[in-house]
This record gives sequence, structure tokens and C-alpha cells, in this order.
Amino acid sequence: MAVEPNAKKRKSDDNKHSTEILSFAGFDFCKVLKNDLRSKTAFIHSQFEGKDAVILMEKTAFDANIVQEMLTEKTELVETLKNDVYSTYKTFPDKTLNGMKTTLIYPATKQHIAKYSEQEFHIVQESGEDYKKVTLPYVKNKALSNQWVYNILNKETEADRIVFEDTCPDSGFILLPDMKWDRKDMDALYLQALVHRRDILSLRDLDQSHLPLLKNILEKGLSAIKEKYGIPANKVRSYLHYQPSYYHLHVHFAHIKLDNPGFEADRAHLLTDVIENIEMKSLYYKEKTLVFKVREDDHLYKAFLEHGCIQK
Ligand code: G7M
Repeated sequence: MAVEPNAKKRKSDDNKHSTEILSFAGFDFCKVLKNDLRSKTAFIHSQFEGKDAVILMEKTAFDANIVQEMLTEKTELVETLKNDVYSTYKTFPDKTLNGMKTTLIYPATKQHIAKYSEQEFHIVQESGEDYKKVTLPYVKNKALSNQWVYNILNKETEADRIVFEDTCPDSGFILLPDMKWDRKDMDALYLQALVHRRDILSLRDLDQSHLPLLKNILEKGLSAIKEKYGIPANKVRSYLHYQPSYYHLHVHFAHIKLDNPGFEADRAHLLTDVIENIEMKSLYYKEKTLVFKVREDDHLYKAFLEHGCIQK
């Protein structure tokens, strides 16, 4: 891991709760949790000031606007193969053109470390009864904290990133870029709509009483994206995750070109389908058996095993 000299920290402007870390000085490497070759992301367990950290280092896509700047003497080439008209090179562009994206989770919990570790997944079929008996107690006791969501809703963090807000306490929401989006590459557009209501944990809680909320998010979310980024509704996927990582209702809005593992059939539920299913049957998501995949060392998997709800 690259470690810059001189640990420097400064108070972040838009986050009252934390300091901004300016280099990796002071971070102790523990282990590579996962090396994802497809997304070119390394997931690293580290420690800083005695507390666990998870670092996600991602090699980002090219910004078409700066490719031209790379074709100068500032980019060093080291030949690795030459054959007839073909040659390959290790390429070292100027560091201003060669940034990576880092996501730091600090202090990280054991669940964060487990979430980003390489491991086996299992398919679970969760009936409405299983949800009440197994999943709900897990959500209440073991799920990841929603504090980051509340910080956004309270305008304590990321306030300058808000793209749209409907302040209605029942059907309102905040729309803002997902942490994973660099906000530059429009083909990778990725936003989250976080509802103001704090009593809806997930898709499982939704019924006909929530239709105004869901329709509002769909309609105003898409029109805000069109207005701010010029991307029309027919280029945007809107969906919910089940299981989500965070149990506070939120809707994903992503460009259809975005290649994201979050679209898998055992996780993504299109918002338009959700609305229509509930319109046909109010208790659809309370009764339906929902299928999802779960990590082997997730507490939820262990809870399903203990209740004998997993087919092996
Ligand atoms: O799987 P689930 O539906 O719970 O997805 C949650 C989404 O929230 C993911 O796509 C995350 O990248 C995104 N996200 C998570 N955190 C902690 C943050 C955050 O602090 N800020 C923003 N803007 N997005 C986040």
C-alpha cells in the first residue's frame, strides 16, 4: 500500500463528526480481504490508531476528456513486448491523471470487515413468516448502523451534494449521489433516494399505504435526474435491494450502462414492479417468499441455519 510521509489530518468542512484523512501515514496493513479483478478493486483490512479500518481501493475508468493529456512526454512507457507492428508497455501517467478512488470505512465494525471479505454465498428463500421469526430480530440487533443516512437527512453530511429534496414528512425524500459514483462519468450515474420517514425498514414493510411515497420517488427522482444531468427516464434503472445493506428505505437510481453487481436477480427489485405488485395486492411483499443471497459468515445466514430455514 502506498504510504505518504507525514500523517496529516484536518477538520472536514461538511462533516462535523469526523476529521479528514489526507494520507495513509499511520495506517497499518492487516490483510487483503478481497481482490476483485472484475471491478479492479482491492478490499483491505487495516488499522489506524488501534482501530479497525476497511479500505476499498478502486482503479477508476478513464475520463475521456483527459485521455488526450496522457499522450505527452509526461507519460512514461516501459516496453514489455514487441512483435512486428505490436508492442505493449507498462504505462506510468502523471499522477494528476492517474488517481484511484479510495473508500475508507473507519472505524470499521466486524460486520464491515465480513461484508468486504472473500467468502461463500448461499441462496435463501425467506417466507413472510421467516421474515418475522428470523430476519426482523437480526435487523433490530445485528444490522449495520443507519447513522450515515440520518446524517444526510439531518443535513449534517453531504448537504452540498443534494440533487433534489421533497421535504414532505410522509412522501418526501432526499436524492443524492451514491458514495460509489465519482459524479463525473455520466454513464456510471448512480444516486440514492433516502426517504424522510424512519419507520420503513425495507421492501418487506411496503403495502398500499406507501404507494404515494413510492410513486413520488419514481416521478420526482427521474425528473430531477433529467433536469440536473440531462439523462432521460428511459436510461435510468430505479430499484430497491432485498436484502439491503442498510434498513432504512432507499431507492437506487442508476444509468443503464452502469455495470454494477447490485442488479443481480437475487437482489434488485425494480421500483416500477414493486409499485405494480403492491397495486395488485397490498400485502404482496409481506406474504411473498423473497429469494436473496447471503454471505456465509453473515449473522443472517447463521440465524437462518439455526431456524432450519436453509436448503442444503
Ligand atoms: O444495498 P443497499 O440497498 O443498502 O445499498 C446502499 C447504498 O448506499 C450503496 O450503493 C452504497 O454505496 C450507498 N452508501 C453507503 N454509504 C455508507 C453511503 C454514504 O455514506 N453516502 C452515500 N452517498 N452513499 C452511501
